[in-house]
Amino acid sequence: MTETATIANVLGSELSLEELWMPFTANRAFKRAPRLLATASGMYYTSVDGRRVLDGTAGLWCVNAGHCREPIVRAVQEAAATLDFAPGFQMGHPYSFALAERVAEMLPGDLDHVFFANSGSEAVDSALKIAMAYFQSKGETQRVRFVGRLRGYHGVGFGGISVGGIEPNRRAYMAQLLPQVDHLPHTHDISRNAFTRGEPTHGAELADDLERIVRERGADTIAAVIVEPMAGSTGVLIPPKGYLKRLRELCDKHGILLIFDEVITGFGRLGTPFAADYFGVVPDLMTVAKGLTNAAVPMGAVFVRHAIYDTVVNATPAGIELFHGYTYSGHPLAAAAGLATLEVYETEGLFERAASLAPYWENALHSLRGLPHVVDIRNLGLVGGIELEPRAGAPGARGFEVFVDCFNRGVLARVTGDIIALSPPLIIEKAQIDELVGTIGAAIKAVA
Ligand code: PXG
Repeated sequence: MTETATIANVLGSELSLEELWMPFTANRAFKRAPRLLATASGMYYTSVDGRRVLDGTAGLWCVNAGHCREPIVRAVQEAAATLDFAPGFQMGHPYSFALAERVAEMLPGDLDHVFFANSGSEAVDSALKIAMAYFQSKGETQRVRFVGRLRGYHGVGFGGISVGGIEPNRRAYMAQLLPQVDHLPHTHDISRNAFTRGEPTHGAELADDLERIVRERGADTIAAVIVEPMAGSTGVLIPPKGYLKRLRELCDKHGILLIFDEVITGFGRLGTPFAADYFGVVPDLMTVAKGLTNAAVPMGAVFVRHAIYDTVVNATPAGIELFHGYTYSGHPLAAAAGLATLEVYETEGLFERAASLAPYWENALHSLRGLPHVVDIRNLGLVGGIELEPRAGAPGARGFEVFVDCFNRGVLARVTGDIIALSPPLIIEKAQIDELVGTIGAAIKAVA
């Protein structure tokens, strides 16, 4: 039986879409007009009705090496047949140690320890806990506050939505969020920075708002600042020149840990291993997921500076040092996928490839300037954001229609409100960049 035939059987006329409660989806609307993907290979998905769909979003910012890559598939298959699972508490297995060692070699500065989770959300919760554990171990037990940023996305755990700055994600849970959290202003300002290529010129001073929070709360109550170096989910918000350096300096000045959430920017998205490398700013903790395993098996991780690990581990004379962990931390299949993924990135030079394609990508994206309702275009590495003016009285409608129109034309884009976010696999060819951008332009014109 061919693969397509198998899929066809699964999706026979009796397939019910009712029982699955889909995440972050307008369930009723989707089930009336579903969009289903059946197979994937390289730069393309195939939809259940057999149409080829160019992947402009690397899945959800995660399939950086392209789909169903043979070395990764093989590694997962081998691991599944060799060690399906092994406990990670007071026990271990070679896969997770090997991946930690391998990934630690890639990290900037003295980030050199790795805590495994299974998603970005879990990585964020783990990082917040590690930050608290660090100050408890140092005897600075009053340092418990976290500072996030408006329009930040750090997943959906209670920690992540507390430090995150997306109103709809917080509203329903507001009554039970972490109590001691403040937010920096976001850095998105198209009145000053519209159509910037790369890092915007204006806004580094927005980092200084941390001084206000320090004045109000006292530096010695703040454990950590968490930011996405480049905010992805809320519409590709590229940090102003000098902003992250300033944030690093202020954190150092006040003894506050700096956490970079690199769930999207990690593993080559900006043409460097991490955004920390791109911006030349090393955080104290870094959260990753997505590209770590090319999304073939779910995995997240926290990368930790040497001194933080040492402080926590050495503060406990005997027994467990950190009361935190997941059944699937360092799962053998995920770790095997991670090892194979890092090998593909390296042997194919995919991060360098992303960097060398970035100028072509930038020009292609900015060629859409002047199309109806396009109020900003921004880019960095292999990320692009195209901001559309919201339709009066119907925010998000124009963006969503462009997304559906693109899909019908054979391109997978991502929209957040009226912002189109693009982040193709790093294996994209120039002709495919043309196809992607050309289709988006056609959809923008058609939707109007
Ligand atoms: N931090 C960041 C910076 C993220 O982008 C998470 C944490 C949470 O990861 P998990 O694995 O728990 O989902 C993310 C996730 C989008 C989109 O369309 C972005 C994410 C997830 C789904 C959709 O922008 N980012």
